[in-house]
Amino acid sequence: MSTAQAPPPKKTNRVGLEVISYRGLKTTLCAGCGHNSITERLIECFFEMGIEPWRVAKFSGIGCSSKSPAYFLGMSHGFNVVHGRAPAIATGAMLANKNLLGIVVTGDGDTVSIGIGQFIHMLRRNVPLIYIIENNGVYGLTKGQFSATSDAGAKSKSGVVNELQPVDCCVEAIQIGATFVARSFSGDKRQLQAILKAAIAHRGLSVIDVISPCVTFNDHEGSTKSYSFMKDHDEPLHELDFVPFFTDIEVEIEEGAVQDIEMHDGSRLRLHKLEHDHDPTDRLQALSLIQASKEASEVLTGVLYLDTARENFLELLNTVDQPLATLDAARTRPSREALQTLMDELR
Ligand SMILES: Cc1ncc(C[n+]2csc(CCOP(=O)(O)OP(=O)(O)O)c2C)c(N)n1
Ligand code: SF4
Ligand SMILES: [Mg+2]
Repeated sequence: MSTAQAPPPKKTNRVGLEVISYRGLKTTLCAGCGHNSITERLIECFFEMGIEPWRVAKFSGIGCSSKSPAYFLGMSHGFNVVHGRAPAIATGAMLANKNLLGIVVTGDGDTVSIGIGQFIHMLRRNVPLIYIIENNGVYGLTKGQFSATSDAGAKSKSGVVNELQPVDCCVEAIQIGATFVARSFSGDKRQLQAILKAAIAHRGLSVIDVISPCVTFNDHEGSTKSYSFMKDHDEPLHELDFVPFFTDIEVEIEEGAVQDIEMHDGSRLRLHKLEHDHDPTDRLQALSLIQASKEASEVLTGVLYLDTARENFLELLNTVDQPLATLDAARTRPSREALQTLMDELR
């Protein structure tokens, strides 16, 4: 008689998929790169949220960070775009098919150096996308030049001091029109997971600036985007929990110390107050807290700003529910009479 035990059943999510369905190719990034940790969090979050991978469209530009979409959700759609141009392509894709769940994974160089014009127009439009900036303060792929998020006074590996002021991706996002704005650290697993899940549940533009150290070119003494700098200067705004709409676990909560924000799909983002008493629906307070933390050389992390009410770009334009590619000619081609009326108007 055989004594071999049957292997334990594989864990599946609410759509019946195993975590392997959410993985992609093996990473080719450096061991220890912060971007790899973000990839792991994305795999966990899409799996735990039970999102069907074929509903997801991934976009990126050029950079080590922009290579990351190859390493998760291998069964999703993907478009690796020219440097800094992912927002235009992602906007077009969402306009063509509002049933997609769009995610952009990009770098600080891709977003605010070469790509700042595209970034700003995406912000103005509140395009429903999860937009992750894997922020290491340098152009990792081209060997560590300062990017536009590099802090004034930060030192490069070769000892050069950056004298220019940085662009703060979260300040731009809050001021110009994103409706979910968060900052996190690739080394903070719990916080990043809650933020990513809330972004998946949000129906507008989520901008998530994740400090993601480049171990090869920007992890030395004098860098303000290194693991040790973040260990010493990370200032969490709150502790976060995310309760998805499909679980009904009721947790005992201490009154006054917790704020629950209901997301569009009925999920809840639970904020446990720490030292700061910040209401993320207060835009001005978010901006002033970011400014104050900067002056104190702290990196404020957590959900900085959230507006669940404002309509997104697709709602504003009242785009059709059906993907444009599947509309028949009768709905997409103007009639002979309509064309004739147009021609008459132009005479
Ligand atoms: C039009 C164009 N200009 C410049 C480059 C060179 N280039 C490739 S990646 C990159 C910067 C990448 O930096 P970032 O977006 O921060 O990504 P990281 O590698 O740091 O993750 C640059 C300047 C390019 N590929 N295309
Ligand atoms: S060079 Fe830097 S950003 Fe690129 S993979 Fe290596 S550690 Fe990551
Ligand atoms: Mg970079």
